[in-house]
Amino acid sequence: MEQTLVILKPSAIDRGLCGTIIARLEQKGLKIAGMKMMQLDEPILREHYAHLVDRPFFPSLVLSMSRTPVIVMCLEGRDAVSVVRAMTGATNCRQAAPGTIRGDLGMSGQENIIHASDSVENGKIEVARFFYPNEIFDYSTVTTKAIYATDEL
Ligand code: IDP
Ligand code: MG
Repeated sequence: MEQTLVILKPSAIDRGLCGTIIARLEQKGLKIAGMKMMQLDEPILREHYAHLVDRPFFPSLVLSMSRTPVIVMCLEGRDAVSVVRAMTGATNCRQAAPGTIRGDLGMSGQENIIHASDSVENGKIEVARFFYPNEIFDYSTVTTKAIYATDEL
């Protein structure tokens, strides 16, 4: 099944929102294939946010993303990348639709609570960036048959 990378950013850690966010993702029916806490530093952030390194806010983004440890998650499910992206909402929390994680839980463009992979290809690259292969678990849950129809598995 498709996998996507989620980061619970320092804004989520600082504000004690991790449990709330993980509960929403679990309740949706996404399976946690990997999860750990880690401290991000500038080298990994330059790689992860390579598309933003030349933007004026990049130094502030690095400080923001390394202010506390983060929780990284590999979530698995049918169309997991687009499903989690939709749950995440627009980049700026003030413009994110109500019902999305950013729309419900934040007020900032930068301090926007959560990262989610934006394409299937980037999902694979990002899971490999943050997890060693033996940190991703292949298991099935008893609820799988209630979450999906047979032809969706
Ligand atoms: P995304 O997280 O919705 O995919 P990206 O454009 O990939 O958005 O930007 C990565 C992160 O960089 C954002 O989540 C946000 O924290 C930060 N960011 C993006 N644009 C701005 C900006 O204009 N000012 C400050 N921070 C920004
Ligand atoms: Mg992005």
